[in-house]
Amino acid sequence: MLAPPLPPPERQPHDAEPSCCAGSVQHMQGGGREKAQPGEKDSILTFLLFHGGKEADKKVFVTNGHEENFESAQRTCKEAGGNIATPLSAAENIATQEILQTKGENAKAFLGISDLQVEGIFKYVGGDKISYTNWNLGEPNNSKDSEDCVEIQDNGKWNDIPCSLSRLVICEFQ
Ligand code: MFB
Ligand code: CA
Repeated sequence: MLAPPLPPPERQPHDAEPSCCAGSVQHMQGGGREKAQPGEKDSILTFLLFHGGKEADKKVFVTNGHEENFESAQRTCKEAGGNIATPLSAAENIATQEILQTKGENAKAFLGISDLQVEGIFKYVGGDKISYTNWNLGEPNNSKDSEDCVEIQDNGKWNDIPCSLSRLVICEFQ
């Protein structure tokens, strides 16, 4: 049984138009209640997998189909109750890659990793130094001294790129 409906969350003027599923996870989770009702998580998982989500470890990865810059992608994922995709294992990297592959050749997405704080030290958006990596050969190369964010390509490999570029938004939920 789902929680009673809540009023839609207020949107700031800079926010993108809501996509099909923005906010729906939070809504289904009861709009911020600590604990899911019995069976609630199962139905959310079924819903996300139906909409092209991919499971790995205890996460579900899903895209809204939009291309956004790094800051905007981070905000989009947070507003939906998740985080920007941050693969911590080969399994999670493959799940992210599989979503890219449904978007055609050459699709790329931002990961929740940057060296914005200290050049050359890549950290998760939460602040810890990265552990699992899957850099392409020769990356990260900080080309033109302007590449502080990380994209994953449809071959699963990572490349540092400017944070201002637009890339597919893939979020993770757990
Ligand atoms: C590019 C750079 C890109 C990759 C590629 C191999 O520069 O901008 O991020 O590192 O080289 C040509
Ligand atoms: Ca690069």
